[in-house]
Amino acid sequence: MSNKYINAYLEDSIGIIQLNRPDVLNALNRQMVDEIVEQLEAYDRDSTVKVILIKGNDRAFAAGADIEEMLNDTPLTLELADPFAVWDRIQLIKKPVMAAVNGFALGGGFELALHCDLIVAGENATFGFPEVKLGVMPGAGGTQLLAKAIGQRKALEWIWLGESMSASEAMGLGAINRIVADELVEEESMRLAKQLANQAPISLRLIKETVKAADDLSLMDGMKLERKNFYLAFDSEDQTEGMNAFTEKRPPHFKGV
Ligand code: CO8
Repeated sequence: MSNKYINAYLEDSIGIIQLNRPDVLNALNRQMVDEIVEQLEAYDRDSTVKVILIKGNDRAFAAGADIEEMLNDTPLTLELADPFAVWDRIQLIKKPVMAAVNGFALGGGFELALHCDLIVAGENATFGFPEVKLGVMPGAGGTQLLAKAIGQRKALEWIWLGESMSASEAMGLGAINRIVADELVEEESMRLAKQLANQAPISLRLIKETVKAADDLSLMDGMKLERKNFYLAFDSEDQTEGMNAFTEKRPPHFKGV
């Protein structure tokens, strides 16, 4: 599939997805979401890609789902189109996925950022779920992902009021990872992505699986999974390399096997 609404390119070992519908503040129509998810999966399969970064442009990460596209939807058109099934596939991506957010991250745009593992934002970025003002509600995981990120009480307040929050408010609630000056978002995101890209890829992958499982598993089951994944890491050449490098007092060279 050739991409109409995103640009995808590699920079070193970082797989970049740039949302590219600037005329409508990167409003996410269904084809665009398909393109994003197919590109995420392609990067996840590509052994030269270590980390994935989703970004928008200066004005917007994404200002939500495409409202024009939803205007005439009915419960039945939605049931048949099943527009959220594709979003579920984002949760299956095994490599680190980062969001670099400048400008608006609203509705589905905020949901896309929340589906990412790490969020770096510009100081003037705004986050919010305005769906309540359209007579609907978040549908691409926003109620669940935000509640898990910041707790139900603050999530309810935020989603009920439909108000936008500044990057510093979002940071204070633990909804995002870092804030930098707007013009440094790209640089800081790439710096963080490259830092991750230098870590042992199998460790990153096992850590992601295990930390994400904390949402669904009991403490004991989560710790059992952690233990199994800890053992699994000992089957990698990178474990031997990492520990040898430590004893030989040199930096490790990880290969991802
Ligand atoms: N959908 C479609 N078009 C949009 C959207 C959108 N979400 N957001 C902005 N646009 C368009 C505007 O219509 C406008 O187009 P045009 O130039 O042709 O009139 C252009 O982008 C620029 O927007 P504005 O002129 O409005 O720019 P402002 O700087 O004045 O305002 C805002 C920026 C505040 C972001 C404003 O555009 C706005 O409120 N946008 C809508 C935000 C919103 O309600 N988002 C939630 C949408 S519902 C949703 O996301 C549900 C999620 C469900 C799952 C997702 C499945 C894909």
